[in-house]
Amino acid sequence: MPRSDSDVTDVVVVGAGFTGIYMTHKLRELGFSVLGIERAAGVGGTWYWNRYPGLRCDVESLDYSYSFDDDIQQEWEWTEKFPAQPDILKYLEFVANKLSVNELFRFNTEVTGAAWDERSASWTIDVSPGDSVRARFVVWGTGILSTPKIPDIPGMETFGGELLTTATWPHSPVSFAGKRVAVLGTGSSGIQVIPIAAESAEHLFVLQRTPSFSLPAHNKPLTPERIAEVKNDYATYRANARASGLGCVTESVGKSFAELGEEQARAELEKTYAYGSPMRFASTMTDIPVDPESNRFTSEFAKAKIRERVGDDALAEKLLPNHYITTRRLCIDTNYYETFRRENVTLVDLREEPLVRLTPTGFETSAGSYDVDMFVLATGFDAVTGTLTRLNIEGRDGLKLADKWGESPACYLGVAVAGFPNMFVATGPASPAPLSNVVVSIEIHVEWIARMLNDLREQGIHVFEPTEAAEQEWVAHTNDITDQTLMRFSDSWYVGSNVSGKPRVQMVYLGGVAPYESALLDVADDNYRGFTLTK
Ligand code: NA7
Repeated sequence: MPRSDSDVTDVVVVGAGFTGIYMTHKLRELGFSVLGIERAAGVGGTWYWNRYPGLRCDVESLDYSYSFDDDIQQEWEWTEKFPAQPDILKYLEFVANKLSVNELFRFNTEVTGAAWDERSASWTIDVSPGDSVRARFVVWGTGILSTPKIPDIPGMETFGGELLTTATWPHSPVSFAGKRVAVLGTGSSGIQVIPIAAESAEHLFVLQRTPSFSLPAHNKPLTPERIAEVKNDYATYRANARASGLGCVTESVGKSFAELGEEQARAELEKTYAYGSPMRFASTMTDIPVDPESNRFTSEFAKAKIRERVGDDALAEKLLPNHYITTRRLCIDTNYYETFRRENVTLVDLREEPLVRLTPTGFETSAGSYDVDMFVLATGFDAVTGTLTRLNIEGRDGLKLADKWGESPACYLGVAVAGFPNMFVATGPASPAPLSNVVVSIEIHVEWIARMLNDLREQGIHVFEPTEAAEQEWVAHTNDITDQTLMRFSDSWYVGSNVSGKPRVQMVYLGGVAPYESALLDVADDNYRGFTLTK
């Protein structure tokens, strides 16, 4: 790719999370000029913004980390089975320093839009305040959970107490001590912050509309023996993860419910439940995500555990989910259900008494009003597409990404979009990222994108773009897989149904991480089948 204009960077990478750190490093290694742009003051992405107390990843530390550099994985020491947010952020800062990628980034710089210019075959990327940069290629590494969903609750602006959002938690310490606190939302974020808030709040109101399934995390310190066991042959450990369906080794017995029979199935569920890992539990039997009977048996098992943990049948009934397990996020927690045994905790079931408004002193439901000092929104994200559809991204012939994805979030292979040349969306819609160990999905994307850019450079290709036909075929393939699973009944951020007005479309490729990588590699080996390549 000869550079016709010294102001044009080869590749702009947006975002300094797991994707951006590795992507900028990899492209620099390959000799591309790279500019990273990040709205935060430092690296971290999702783990920079989400800092509420109790936040932990639901993938184990030894898995939730980069595999591409043996020095990094040997040098870094995880301390707990599941990593807490401060540790993940420190890890990403460590990696960024080690690879010297900070110097490639402009921090505190927000991308507001990007426009494709056909004549110069380049992107103009608008950044605040009032500046722009040009690049031949753009990689969006903006993540899947980066735009919080803030519900439009009447009276929110009149609330006189502290109004906080888990996804943009203040950097200064927040105290719940002696306060009357409300938490709205009982997905992963709510389930993690609720037990912590309950410990010191004078009173905690948990505002639940849809219960989740949650399992005890059984978090614990990592022993030196366990760390050594993995580090002694990290390469094999990583290879097995990459060859798996979820990007994680789950040690499943690999049998269906029918093959195991009820007694054995229960015994296997007891084992994975005792281990404490959503991926292992969901993989106890091969057909939990697809077979209603297997799923119902697993759901009933999980519900019985919830009843035991709550210790009050009437209260437990309200906390029991009513969906096929794994079709919404299967959460893990520390003391979530036990928290409802506390005197200072009240469950407000919004299905019985809908939330009406916030008031200057608290909130009001159809049943009455409640005074609180603090109201916490744990209301989730406009996931996968929400960050990019909020930007003014204009592709070929003035096509806006917001308009295209406003109808349906089509994306070829989960990484490229017809009508948007020379643009990659890492962890885009129809990739396995949301239901995998996302670091593995990210590594697959980064390495594939880097390979493609390198291959195109060698062939003297200046412009690539997926065809509509290839994109539609991938979408149809993704939907076909979904139709074979219980995920077709999902009502969650996986299918966009948590955001009003968003198209209800499967945004996760459910065929598994390893088959997905094979599909990507096949396309590359076939000289980027499904892409139009222009010299
Ligand atoms: P989630 O899983 O989308 O959960 C959001 C929660 O907030 C969920 O319980 C929602 O109930 C609730 N919510 C959202 N809007 C409202 C309104 N307007 N009224 C009442 N309740 C509401 O987001 P999380 O941040 O917890 O987790 C996201 C991912 O992060 C998670 O899946 C992991 O991958 C990590 P609803 O379902 O809408 O009835």
